[in-house]
Amino acid sequence: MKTPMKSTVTAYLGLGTNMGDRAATLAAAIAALSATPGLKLTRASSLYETAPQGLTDQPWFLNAVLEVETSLEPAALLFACLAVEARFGRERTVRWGPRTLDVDVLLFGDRTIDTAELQVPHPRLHERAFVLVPLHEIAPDAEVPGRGRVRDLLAGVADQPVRKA
Ligand code: PH2
Ligand code: MG
Ligand code: MG
Repeated sequence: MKTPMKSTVTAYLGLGTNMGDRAATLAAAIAALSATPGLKLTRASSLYETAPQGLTDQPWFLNAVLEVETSLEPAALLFACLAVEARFGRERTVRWGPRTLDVDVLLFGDRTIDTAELQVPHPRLHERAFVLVPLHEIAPDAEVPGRGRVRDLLAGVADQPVRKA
């Protein structure tokens, strides 16, 4: 008997770094994520230079957003993201402070998830230009559950400096 195809979901991942060789870290992280079983990279945004948000007294970030097609459950996708962070030497001592690599699950299909480990949509994505601008580049019509379409959220973050790297 044939094994049925596992259904897949379109998810979006946010990547950020502001320590070390940022472009090399992002390239390696994207390659590692692409090689993850159960996950297929379908689109990648440009890289963006972004002013630090939250804790503003730290170096500028390099950010990007990926679209992936995945058969993984949300918790397994998060685990894969955390494994890639760990592999590229994530050190995090200060909340919102400098980091070698942050990989966040931004959207998982049209699902809303609220567990101790994972909140989707990412709770602050709608107020962050460093997420919305690259996300808009690859998925302007994506719907952020409870917040609206990506293209309609952009206007709210126009004051945050973001430019293509
Ligand atoms: N990540 C944060 C806090 N602030 N600012 C920018 N520009 N880019 C980020 O990736 C970022 C941030 C916490 O994850
Ligand atoms: Mg994170
Ligand atoms: Mg983050």
